[in-house]
Amino acid sequence: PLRRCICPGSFDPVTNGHLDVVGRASRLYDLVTVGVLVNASKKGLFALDERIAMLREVTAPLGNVEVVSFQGLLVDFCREQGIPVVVKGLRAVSDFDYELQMAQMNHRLTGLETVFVATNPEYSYLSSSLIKEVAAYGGDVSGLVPELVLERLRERMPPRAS
Ligand code: COD
Repeated sequence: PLRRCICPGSFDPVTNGHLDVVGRASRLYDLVTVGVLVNASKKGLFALDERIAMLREVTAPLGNVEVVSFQGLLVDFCREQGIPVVVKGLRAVSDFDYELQMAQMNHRLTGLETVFVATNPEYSYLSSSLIKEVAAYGGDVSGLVPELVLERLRERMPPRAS
């Protein structure tokens, strides 16, 4: 049987930290589903379609990754899809408390398992929100997000006043 996992998140936008985790999951499992959360109450910088398009493009070279959106509970989506495992990256102890709570709740709800990978220290301080903040003020985020995302951010953000 196909061994499957899901990497869930908002991916607004995808960073090299996300890609590190998805890439490692793709080596551990036969098929990785990247699940982009549809969050009606949280308006992102990038529309859901754009986030998905960027993710598809940057994960295509891995060869065993599909990108889909989901809404509602992660456990319900995983049950529908027959996905037994969540793969998450742990960046620092600050991630641990909340990630542990979610992993325990998800396990309690449907038996969904969570596997944590220790993130690459090169990207451990990265988050989509920090990327957006730095880019919004004209800071250089090259090397921290895929080239495609860098271009999209540059289109969105005003050039730095000098
Ligand atoms: N390095 C490595 N991994 C990283 C990095 C990095 N620099 N940054 C992020 N990651 C990984 C982490 O594992 C993170 O969890 C994941 O990527 C996604 O990150 P984000 O920021 O895009 O996504 P979040 O934190 O907004 O995603 C939260 C979820 C969507 C996973 C969560 O809210 C969820 O499951 N929601 C569905 C509703 C639900 O089931 N709720 C009950 C939970 S018990």
